Amino acid sequence: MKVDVLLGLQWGDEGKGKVVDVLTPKYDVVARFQGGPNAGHTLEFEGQKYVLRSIPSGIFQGDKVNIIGNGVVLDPALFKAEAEALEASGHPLKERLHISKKAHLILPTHRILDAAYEAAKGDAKVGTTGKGIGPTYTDKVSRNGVRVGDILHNFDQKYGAAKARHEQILKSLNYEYDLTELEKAWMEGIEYLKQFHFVDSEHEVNNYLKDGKSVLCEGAQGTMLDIDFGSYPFVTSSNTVCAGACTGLGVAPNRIGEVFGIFKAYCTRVGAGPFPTELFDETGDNMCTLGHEFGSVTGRKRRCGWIDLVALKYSVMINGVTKLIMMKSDVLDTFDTIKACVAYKIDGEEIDYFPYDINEGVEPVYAELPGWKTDMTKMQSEDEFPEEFNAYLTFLEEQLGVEIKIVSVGPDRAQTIERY
Ligand code: 2SA
Ligand code: MG
Repeated sequence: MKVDVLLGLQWGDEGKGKVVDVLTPKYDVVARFQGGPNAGHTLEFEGQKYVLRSIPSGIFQGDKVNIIGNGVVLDPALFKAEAEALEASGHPLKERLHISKKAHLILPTHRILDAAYEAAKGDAKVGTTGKGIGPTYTDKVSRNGVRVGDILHNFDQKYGAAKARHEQILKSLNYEYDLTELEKAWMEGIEYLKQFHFVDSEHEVNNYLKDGKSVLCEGAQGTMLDIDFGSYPFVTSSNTVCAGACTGLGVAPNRIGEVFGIFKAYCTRVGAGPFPTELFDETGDNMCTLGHEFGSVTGRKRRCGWIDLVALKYSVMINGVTKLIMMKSDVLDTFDTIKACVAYKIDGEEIDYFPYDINEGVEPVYAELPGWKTDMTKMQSEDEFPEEFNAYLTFLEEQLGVEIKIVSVGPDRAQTIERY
């Protein structure tokens, strides 16, 4: 068996949570491979709305096994809050959620360091989610991290050493902070975490594959936020691309099966950094209002703009996308025309590939297509799609070289249409 990977192709918030939830019935196991509580995966069904941060979206489906892989960074305090809320809403998870011993812990001081580093950057700040993601991955790479498996061995000493090191850095930055409340909640989180199965997830995942079980790997954030290939330095600190599933779960590259690439019919970004197709006009405001474009973790207003096919083509290439999934089509239902960026103009020269730097002077070149001006939210099959919408799909498929297999026409699980 092979694993299938589902990931975002833009700057995050493409609607991965909804798609995983729709696809999970076909899988035995759902696994997260990177990121942490900076993610906010929103799912809506039966009139209820849930936001998942660290827990895989497969948790809502019967008896699936859900795995938090070694590539994930976990904050015990936020995890406890998330897990308790899920249990209270009638979704028991203690037996169904397995956590890699190799996943790194986000310490309270990591969160403070995140804020301190951002403050020190002034105008150049990244606009992080403030969850301590960057400092935690920094400690992982510099071999100073504390892992979930450490909770069971010599934990106090390891935690104390890391905390002391962080406090020294904070002192050197002259950053004032109060750790008391954060640390108290965090320690309660550590105790809570002990009730869960700590596993060697690389063995577990590979054993599932050997036994013929199907595994879906759920990405967080998006390709343009990847630490290597995203719009550096305005990125997150993990590999959000398909290769991240290999390192974040211990899956060999030749074990990757389908790669589902998710994108919105338009484009959004939250936090700072370049966004060539960003709109500052009424059209952008309409996208934001109609698409309810506010960060699900921080509540921040998301920046909105037209779809960027230069960036999307790059994402398709880096991830080896085999199937495309288009989300939030309904948000454009009332638009007269739809634009799609097909090239960048930089210093008067037109290019159609994603360049080294998009931080300055990128002017989008647009193709224009007629809008479909039809309410698509109640549609049940592709036979009902308006002609103009089909033309948009065909245009995107030609540009991207991959078929669009699923189209979402609304937030609910039921508003999802498969194409054949
Ligand atoms: P971080 O916190 O170090 O990962 O931030 C670095 C950059 O990555 C961006 N980032 C995100 N962008 C979109 N969605 C994300 N998740 C939440 C959501 C965000 C929220 O689902 O809405 O609620 O604001 C996410 N996580 C990280 C971040 O904006 C920085 O640009
Ligand atoms: Mg999100």
